[in-house]
Amino acid sequence: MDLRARLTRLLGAENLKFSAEDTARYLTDHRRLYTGKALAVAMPRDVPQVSALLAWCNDAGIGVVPQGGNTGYCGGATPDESGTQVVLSLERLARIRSVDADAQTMVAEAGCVLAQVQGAAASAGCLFPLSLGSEGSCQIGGNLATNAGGTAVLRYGMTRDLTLGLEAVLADGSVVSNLSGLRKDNTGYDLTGLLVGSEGTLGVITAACLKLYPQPRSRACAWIALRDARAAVELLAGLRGALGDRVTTCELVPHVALELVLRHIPEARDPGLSPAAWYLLVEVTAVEEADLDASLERVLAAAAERGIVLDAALARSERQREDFWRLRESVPEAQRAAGGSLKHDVSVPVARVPELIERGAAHVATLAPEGFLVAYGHAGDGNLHFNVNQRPGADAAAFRSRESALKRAIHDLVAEMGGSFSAEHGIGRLKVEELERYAAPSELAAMRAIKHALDPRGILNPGKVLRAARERP
Ligand code: FAD
Ligand code: 2HG
Ligand code: ZN
Repeated sequence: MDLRARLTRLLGAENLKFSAEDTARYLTDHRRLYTGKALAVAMPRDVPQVSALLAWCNDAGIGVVPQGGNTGYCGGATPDESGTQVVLSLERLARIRSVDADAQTMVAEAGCVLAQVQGAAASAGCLFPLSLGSEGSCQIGGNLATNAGGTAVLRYGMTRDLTLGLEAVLADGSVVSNLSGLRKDNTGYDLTGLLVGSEGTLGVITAACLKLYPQPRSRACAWIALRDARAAVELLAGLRGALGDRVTTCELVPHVALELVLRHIPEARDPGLSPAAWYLLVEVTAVEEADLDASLERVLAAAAERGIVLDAALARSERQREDFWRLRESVPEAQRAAGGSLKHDVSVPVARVPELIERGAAHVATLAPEGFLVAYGHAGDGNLHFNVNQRPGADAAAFRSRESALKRAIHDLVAEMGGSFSAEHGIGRLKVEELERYAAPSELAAMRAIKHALDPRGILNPGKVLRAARERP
């Protein structure tokens, strides 16, 4: 019996897709960097089916590529070109199993779309604070597997910080489950912490117990024109000094990105501030009733007196707030509409963000003259998307040919500055060689030992995060 027939006997034809037409959307990543082939796309309906599939693949030595919403930036959810791997889509495991408003916890299955998780929390009067531009299509399983960041990390942390426990299926089909929601539990190694961020290479996450928070009752949001990039760091310090961890969001947007958004996103509205090279989107929130507009205005007025802030607009309605957020959240789409971009998802200590911009911009000018810098993002976390777009009319092939030299210069720069070449998007397939280059040998050896212990036959997302010894030069 051939492999597809055996898979059909195992899972049932209704839980498998084989045809080119049915599988196409699972075989290319969001950025269209990779297109693979697959033996099948499996869509199990419950945990026993995931377990049976993994046990079978482990016995047969078949690679399994877990896939959530397929919005990842590093090709981690795309199978290779061999046609021998099974894509394991979690989309049918999409139940909110429970919400406990008193304990402030929720148990959600991996295939729940992030917006669904946020909505279930809101229906119970709670907040699940993870928030990304892709929240309408990424899945909580994918967020956990990539340890996603987003726009509220400053206040609430990354996905790992929002996770109390996991249910996951290991390579041999065994199930580990810790969905108790305990806030204190020091029994042995932290398997949850290890599986979060492992990008499908150590286990398949089927459900998670997530932390919920009280919903904010007060909120203030501002779009701020800055003196320069250094002013972002100074203003953030002032905001935190005055408002503490009420400061929830601090996102940096350069003028060049605002222009791209206004040109390519029909719904975008110009906030109408005096032009500046850099803007900040700031949001502050509080659980209690508070006049946060007044608090924010005071900090901004003091910053304006010191010349840090050139101009600012406070959102006076929910609609205006949405308009400000759209300007920030639409930057990736606008960049895409403007043509190819060379992306670097990097982080440095927050205080060194301006230095990163200055020194990185000099590399762009010399190493990618066909491009222009669009560096934006989570400045409050020290994380910039140090992206470079092709100049209109520049030669596309010449621009693309700059990719590897520019990547080396930017990644070397962040390494020298004590930063990371992958702040929030992970390693996937795209950055495997970067990990080999920048991780300490002792760390790599420990990671490989963990991989071998949990997945001795190497069936879980082969070639992602770490390469097998036989594939290394
Ligand atoms: P996928 O792309 O399907 O998979 C990502 C990785 O996780 C793959 O390695 C896959 O094998 C693995 N995986 C998926 N599900 C499971 C599972 N159940 N068990 C084990 N492994 C699994 N990312 C950020 O961090 N911050 C941002 O602000 C942000 N903004 C974005 C904005 C836009 C417009 C877009 C398109 C993407 C953005 N991303 C951001 C990137 C992406 O949305 C995140 O990485 C997200 O967490 C991926 O979730 P997904 O469900 O799409 O995962
Ligand atoms: C964001 O913060 C995402 O908008 C996407 O992480 C970043 O497109 C990018 O480079
Ligand atoms: Zn981001």
